[in-house]
Amino acid sequence: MSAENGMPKEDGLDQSLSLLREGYLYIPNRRRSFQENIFETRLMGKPAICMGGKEAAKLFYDPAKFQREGAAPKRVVKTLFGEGGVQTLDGEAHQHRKAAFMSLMAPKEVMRLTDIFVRQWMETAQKWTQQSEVVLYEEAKELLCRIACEWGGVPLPEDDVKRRTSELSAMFESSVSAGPEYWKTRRARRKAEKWVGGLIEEVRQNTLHPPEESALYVFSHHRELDGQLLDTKTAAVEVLNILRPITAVSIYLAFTALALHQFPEEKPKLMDVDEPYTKYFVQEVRRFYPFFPFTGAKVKTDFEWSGMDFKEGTLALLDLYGTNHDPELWENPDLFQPARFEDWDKSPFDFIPQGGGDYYAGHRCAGEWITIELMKVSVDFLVNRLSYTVPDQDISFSMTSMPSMPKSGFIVRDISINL
Ligand code: HEM
Ligand code: MYR
Repeated sequence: MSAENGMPKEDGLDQSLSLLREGYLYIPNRRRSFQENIFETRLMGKPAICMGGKEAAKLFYDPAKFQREGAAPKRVVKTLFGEGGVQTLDGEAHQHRKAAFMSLMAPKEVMRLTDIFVRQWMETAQKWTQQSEVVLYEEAKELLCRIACEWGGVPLPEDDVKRRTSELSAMFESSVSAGPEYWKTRRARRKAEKWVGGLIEEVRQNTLHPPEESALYVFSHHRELDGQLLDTKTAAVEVLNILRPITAVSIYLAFTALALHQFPEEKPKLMDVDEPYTKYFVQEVRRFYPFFPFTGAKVKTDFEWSGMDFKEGTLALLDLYGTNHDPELWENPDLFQPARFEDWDKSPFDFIPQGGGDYYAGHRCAGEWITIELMKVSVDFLVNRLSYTVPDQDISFSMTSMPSMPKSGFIVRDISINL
C-alpha cells in the first residue's frame, strides 16, 4: 500500500481477478483493511478509484466532478445498457432523456402497473396450482416480462412469451460474461432491438397505437434537444431500458421468497400490505441481498477532495452493496431487521441498492419506485394469498455472481390459492 495522491493504493499490476474472486466484497474488504472509504487500485489494466459510504456517494453523484460518457465497460454497454442509452449520457442531454423516463413513473402509471401485476399474478398462480412444483425465479421472469410488455404498450403474442423472456433475461443474467455466453447475450440484445425497433417503426407509421402514457409511445415520439426524433435503434434501447429491468425484478422476487423462508418470524407482521412494515420489509430485502455490486463513472476533470487527488479520466466505482452494509451507517448491517427503516432519515446517499442522489438530475434508477411497488404486491401474494411448501434445495447465493440469486431459483411445491 502506498499513498501518492492522498488515497491508499492497492499494490500489484492489476486487481481484476481479485474483483472477480471477491465479488460484492471486493470494495468493502479493502475499505475495511485500508480504514478509508476511498482507495486506488488497477482494474482492466488501468488505474481505478473505488469509493463507498455516504460522503463518497455524495461526491460520486456531483455531476461537476464525475461523468458517465465512456465510463461503463464496452461489454456492459453492448449487453446490459444498450448503446446510446440514458445510462451513458451527461448534462442536459441526460436530463432531457431522463425526464421522459420519469414521466412514465407518475403515480397514476405506477398504479396502472400494479393493477396489471395483481391480475397477472392471479392468472399465473392459478396455473401453478396445477403443477407439482415451480421454480419461482423462472416463473417470475415470465410473469414480469408479460406485465412489462402490457404496461409498456408492447404487443406480446402468447407464442412469443418464452423467447422474449429469455432475450430480456440474458441481458441482465449474463452482462458480466465471457466467451460463448457473452456472444449469446449480444445476440439476444440484437434480436430484442430488432423486435422493438420494428414496433417503433409501426408506431411512427401510425399502424400500431400503444397508449399515450406507455413506454413504446413515449420513446417512439420522444424528441432530442435539437428537435429530432430519436433514431430507431436508440428508441428501441430506451424501451428495452424499461422492459429488461422490470423483468429483472424477478431476482428481487426470488430474494423476497428467500427472506420469508429464512426469517419466517416476519410473516405475521406482513398480513396487511398497506401497513408501513411491508415497505420496511421490502427495503430490507433490497438492502440485505446482493444484486447490483457497484456503479461506475469517470472523473470529469482534475480535482482535489479531502486531501485526495482525483485525475481526469480515471474510472470510479461506487460501492452500492458495501454502502448498504456499512457498519458506520447501519447497526448490525449483517442482520435482517426491517424495523431499522422505521427511523431511517431517507437520505439519498446511504441506502443505495439502485443508486443514489436525485432521480431527475442524476443517474439514480428510474425504476426504483415501481420496483418497490412490485415487491410489495409480491409480498402480499407470497404471505397472504398463496400457500406453498419449500422443499430441500440449495438456497445459498453466491457473493461473486453478478447479479446473484438463490442457486435453486427458489423451488416451491403444493401451491394453493387462499380463499
Ligand atoms: C439505473 C439498479 C430496476 C430503470 C439503475 C442503476 C442501478 C439500478 C444500480 C444505476 C444507478 C447509477 O448508476 O447511479 C436496479 C435494480 C433493479 C432495477 C437492482 C431491480 C430489478 C429498474 C426498473 C426500471 C429501471 C424496474 C424501469 C422500469 C433504470 C434506468 C436507469 C437505471 C432507466 C438509468 C438511469 C440513468 O442513467 O439516469 N438501476 N434497477 N431499473 N434503472 Fe434500475
Ligand atoms: C437492469 O436491467 O438495468 C437492472 C438489473 C441489472 C442487473 C445486473 C447486475 C450486475 C451488473 C454489474 C455491472 C457494473 C457496471 C459498472
